[in-house]
Amino acid sequence: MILYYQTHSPFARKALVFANEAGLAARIEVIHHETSPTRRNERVYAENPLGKVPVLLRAVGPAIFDSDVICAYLDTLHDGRRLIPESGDARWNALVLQSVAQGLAQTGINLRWETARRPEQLRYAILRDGFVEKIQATYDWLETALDPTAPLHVGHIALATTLSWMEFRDLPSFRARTRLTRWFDEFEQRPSMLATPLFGETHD
Ligand SMILES: N[C@@H](CCC(=O)N[C@@H](CS)C(=O)NCC(=O)O)C(=O)O
Repeated sequence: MILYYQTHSPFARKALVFANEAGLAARIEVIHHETSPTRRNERVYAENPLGKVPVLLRAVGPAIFDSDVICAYLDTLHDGRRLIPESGDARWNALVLQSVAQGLAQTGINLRWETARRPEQLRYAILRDGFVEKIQATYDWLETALDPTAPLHVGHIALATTLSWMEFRDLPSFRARTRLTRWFDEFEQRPSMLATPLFGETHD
């Protein structure tokens, strides 16, 4: 399989950390692609009409995207414990956490448009403040809602890769939340995280 990846994307890293945790990384060739809504990447568009990474190319069958779907697909390819629990509260807790982590990363991207990516005269301070509020509210929610004792699941992977990216991009810090911080610092030491460092700049 080939993974269209980006070394500074929280979503792409989530898919690759998942592959590592599922024992599938050796079956995946990782190819870096730069993407931005202001710069068309033809090879990515050829596979994903949204022009975004990650995208997983299989030997047979259409490409799979986005990161949620790639993780769900990868979870069908290994014989270990499912990283997306199949039923009950365990399933819904994992999927809600994944969804919150996805939303947090997307809000971080939105905030970067209003603070760094958009030309200065086009930035909108009220929108910037609204995104910061969402990020802080999400950190507060995570501080109480995250269950650090649950067996590893896709929500943890999505959250750790998002928080790591928030720090990498100097976005508002979560570190005042002590439970969340303790959990994250421990998670960051996992081999799957150490094998997938973030680096590189966005090209708009
Ligand atoms: N929901 C998607 C989000 C993917 C995404 O936003 N990827 C960014 C890189 S971090 C991208 O390729 N952006 C290019 C664009 O928005 O045109 C997922 O989880 O895979």
